[in-house]
Amino acid sequence: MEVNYQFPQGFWWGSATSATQIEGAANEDGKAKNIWDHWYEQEPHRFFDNVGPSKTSDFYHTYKDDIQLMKEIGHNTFRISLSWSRLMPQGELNQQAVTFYNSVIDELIANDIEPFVNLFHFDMPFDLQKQGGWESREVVDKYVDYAATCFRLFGDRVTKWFTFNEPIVPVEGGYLYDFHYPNIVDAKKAVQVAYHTMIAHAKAVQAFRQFDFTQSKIGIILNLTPSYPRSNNPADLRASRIADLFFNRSFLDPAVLGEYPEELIAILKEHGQLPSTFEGDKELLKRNTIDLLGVNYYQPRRVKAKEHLPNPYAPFMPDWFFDNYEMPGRKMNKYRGWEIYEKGIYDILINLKENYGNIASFISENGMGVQDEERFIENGEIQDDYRIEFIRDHLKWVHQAIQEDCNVKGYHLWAFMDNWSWMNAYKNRYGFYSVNLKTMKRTPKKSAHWIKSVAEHNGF
Ligand code: BGP
Repeated sequence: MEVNYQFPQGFWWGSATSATQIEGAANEDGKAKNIWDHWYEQEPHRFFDNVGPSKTSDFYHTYKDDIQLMKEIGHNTFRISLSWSRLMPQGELNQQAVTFYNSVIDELIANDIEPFVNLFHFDMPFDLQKQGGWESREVVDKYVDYAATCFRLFGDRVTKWFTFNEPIVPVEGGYLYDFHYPNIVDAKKAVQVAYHTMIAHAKAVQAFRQFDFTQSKIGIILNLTPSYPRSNNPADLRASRIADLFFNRSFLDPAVLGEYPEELIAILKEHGQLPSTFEGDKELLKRNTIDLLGVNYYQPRRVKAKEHLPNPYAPFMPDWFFDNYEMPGRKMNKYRGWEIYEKGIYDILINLKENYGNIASFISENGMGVQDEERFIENGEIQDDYRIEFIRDHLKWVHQAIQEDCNVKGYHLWAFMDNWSWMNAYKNRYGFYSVNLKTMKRTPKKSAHWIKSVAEHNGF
């Protein structure tokens, strides 16, 4: 096969998942409730087709077979998340959960697949949410205990660690736009939650560095949405810059540079939205920057200047500063309603090179959700040519970024297999493998065969 897009030796090929979305076994072997289990009990109608997180894709029972399927398609790396409420229900270590995660990690390594382990993927233990969740500084300290416990238990074998996946999403969902529990709409709380998440992150990094893990890396996974202004007029440019401050730089800057952007602080100050802080926080952030950044990229953000001034009596919201802009002619994933803009992935990597010291990174999620994918079945397999095209076109831009010396080390698809996705449940399918929800049977899609060849040739 002729390879036109050759990737550097040792490039990471793999995929990502998260505990709540794939494990199932929500009430088994001592796992306590997390906010998703609780919210679903309260309001099942808010979940697509009324499907909740109790079973999901059953990885808890099928991981051995699933790992064989990963091996089959050439994965050399794979991301899981650990479930805090499984590992430390009521704060005490659950030995059955330790056994489970040990077996998953060992099984991956035995199959030459390096485990990437994320500590928090939207799944706050419900008990701790009752104590204030990320609004509470005590919960921050509990998270740090949990993180240190994980490093102690698994750090001898796991060498890629992540403190959080997309920490902005619980902020937006839980405290601004009502799509995650606790469904509060309050920007001041949102800012506090965002801030505490980054303090928790920095403290976890600090705890990690107290171990003797010289070969290991710790980082964070951020969903970066490059912000593109409608035009070059100053009002559009300003709107786009502020959206970037709120949605990207509020996490990217403290994680990589160890400090918040001054302009963001000035805006929050002007509107009385600064979070409460502790003495020493600044130094904590400064000292505990990351080694490795996971970049989740799905779609860009198109922004224009606000057309109507916000009501001065309405509570503060980030949306005071910009409107979203539906650019005519943009390419859409018509099945999910998200824009497809492949070059965005390159723009992110160039930005990391130019403004963030070319921090080591990898694409930790990218993918294409499709509703009712069964309609594309032929000869027993989903013919997802659209997904192959999607991945290939993004990879071309990753390749281009590598030619320009961006420090990007791998590509993980969201997701390994179809899985439960929060309020959307099983609406949008993302996997290399489809999952039959009645039988839980996994079947490779056409993209699974394609990625196998990509991994084998280290390119395409
Ligand atoms: C990312 C999350 C994943 C997953 C994915 C797809 O933001 O990290 O957990 O949910 O989005 O989302 P959806 O199913 O809503 O299309």
